Amino acid sequence: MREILHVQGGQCGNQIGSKFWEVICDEHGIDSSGRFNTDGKSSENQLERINVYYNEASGTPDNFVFGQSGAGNNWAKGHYTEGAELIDAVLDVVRKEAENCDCLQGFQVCHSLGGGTGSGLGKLLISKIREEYPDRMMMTFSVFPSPKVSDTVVKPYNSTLSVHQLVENADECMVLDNEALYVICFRTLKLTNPSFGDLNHLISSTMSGVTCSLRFPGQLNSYTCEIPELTQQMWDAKNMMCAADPRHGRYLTALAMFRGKMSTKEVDEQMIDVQNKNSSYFLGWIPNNVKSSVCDIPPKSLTMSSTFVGNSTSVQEMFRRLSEQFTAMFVARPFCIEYQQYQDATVEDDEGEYEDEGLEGENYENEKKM
Ligand SMILES: Nc1nc2c(ncn2[C@@H]2O[C@H](COP(=O)(O)OP(=O)(O)OP(=O)(O)O)[C@@H](O)[C@H]2O)c(=O)[nH]1
Ligand SMILES: [Mg+2]
Repeated sequence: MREILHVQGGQCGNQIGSKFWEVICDEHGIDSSGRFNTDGKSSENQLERINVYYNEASGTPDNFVFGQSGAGNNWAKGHYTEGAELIDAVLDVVRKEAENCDCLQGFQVCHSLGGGTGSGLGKLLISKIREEYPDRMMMTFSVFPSPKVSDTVVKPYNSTLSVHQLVENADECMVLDNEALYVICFRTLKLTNPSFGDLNHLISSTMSGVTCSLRFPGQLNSYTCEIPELTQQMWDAKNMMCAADPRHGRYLTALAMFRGKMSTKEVDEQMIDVQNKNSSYFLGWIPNNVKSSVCDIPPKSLTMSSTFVGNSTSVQEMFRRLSEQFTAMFVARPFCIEYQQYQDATVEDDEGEYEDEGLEGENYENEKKM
């Protein structure tokens, strides 16, 4: 079996991670005690690829690693002090689980970029995993901060200090932007005061959709007429989970994943239609850069759904927003001393241990300034 190893860290990582497991347990018929239990309505498909995400264990697996305190929204604390103290224990758990795999396919990490643990420890974790498992896939579900959702001022610092790590060490990074999620909740779902629960509901449906083809086998064909509607919704700028308008850039690649019983021929036709009508939004020189897939098992309580993943140059709008927030703060250097203090603490304690990644040359200068 081609297993995926799931790791979640920090408040946000744990909240979206738990929600993800709730959703996929429901889809696979796993009840809260961890047993396969579908009241006689089970299907073969639920178990066929069950070992990608689940393993059979007796008793409770001891896979939680706790610290004494959080990282207090401080990247340096999550990366250099509190986080650095925990990282070996976390890696031990990762190693133990990886050894139990038949053929480990890769890792998925859930975290926020705004929190001290999510960003600081997250960065450490992703780089250490990459170092130890360079040939395995690394996918992240990374929640980007927005002032619409939380008003901690140092979030742009934390995010900026971790983004380059994602660029270097993650193969696939799902940008879950709280700014866009908030707007979807507010404008489309008409929720006047969206909670984390509401944002996480959107996130967990997406995570379920993105991982669907890893969890369920192939497809059957049948005809329905809702595919054009789904296709249209999927490409609609207002449904994107990153606050960037795809019409302001071009798609390098895109993937549309449909779920439910439907005709693959019709899916293909609809997708080609979208590309033909919007050819200026796609880069011309990458062949076959738009793909679609169909899995015949819909999410719980729906007959049909689709998930869209796109790699668009318009993502720069989100980075620009973050960078502007960063710069606006950084001119006056507030809070920098608090970051510096934790970095200094590590450098003195165990000299040179973290010299390897990012702390040399240009990056080192940047981090020193903080
Ligand atoms: N979408 C979503 N965002 C969250 C959630 N919880 C926190 N956030 C966001 O995550 C950022 C704060 O990070 P947290 O995950 O709370 O922090 P942490 O990783 O626990 O780090 P420390 O508390 O500093 O140790 C802010 O941008 C919040 O808006 C959640 O459940 N859902
Ligand atoms: Mg926390």
